[in-house]
Amino acid sequence: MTVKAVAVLSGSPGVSGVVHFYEDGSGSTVVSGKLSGLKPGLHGFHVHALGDTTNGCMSTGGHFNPKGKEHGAPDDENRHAGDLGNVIVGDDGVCLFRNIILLIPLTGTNSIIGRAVVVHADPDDLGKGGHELSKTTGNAGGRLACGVIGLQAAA
Ligand SMILES: [Cu+2]
Ligand SMILES: [Zn+2]
Repeated sequence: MTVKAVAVLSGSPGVSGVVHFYEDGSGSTVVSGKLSGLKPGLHGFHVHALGDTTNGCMSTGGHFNPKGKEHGAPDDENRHAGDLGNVIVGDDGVCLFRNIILLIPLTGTNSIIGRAVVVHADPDDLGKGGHELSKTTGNAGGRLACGVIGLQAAA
């Protein structure tokens, strides 16, 4: 059975987006969506641990990391489960993407339902930038927009 979820992102003025998740039963999750109002280039993109937006994106906690790993790239062995890498924004400020990601199930103990997806101001260095923040956040800068991941009708 397919499980679907969606997050509607908001935050900085002019930045918006919708991110879809579905579990295809193979153990990975398809993450797709559209973001708008971002500056062209790479932007760090993560699942953060908390679905708490009482203080905007600041209260969504750190990267979802149930296994206590270091920050990395989505295809690294040693990575936070919530490390989704970067999204690539075109000259029109819009980004359309579709990625297949391990470790972010929509069911079970380490489900990401009720957590938040966050897009950042700067590129995520995927843990390899040599900055003091590389191994925790990828030095991806401010939190531009976020949305809580909620269940959607399976259709
Ligand atoms: Cu983040
Ligand atoms: Zn991380």
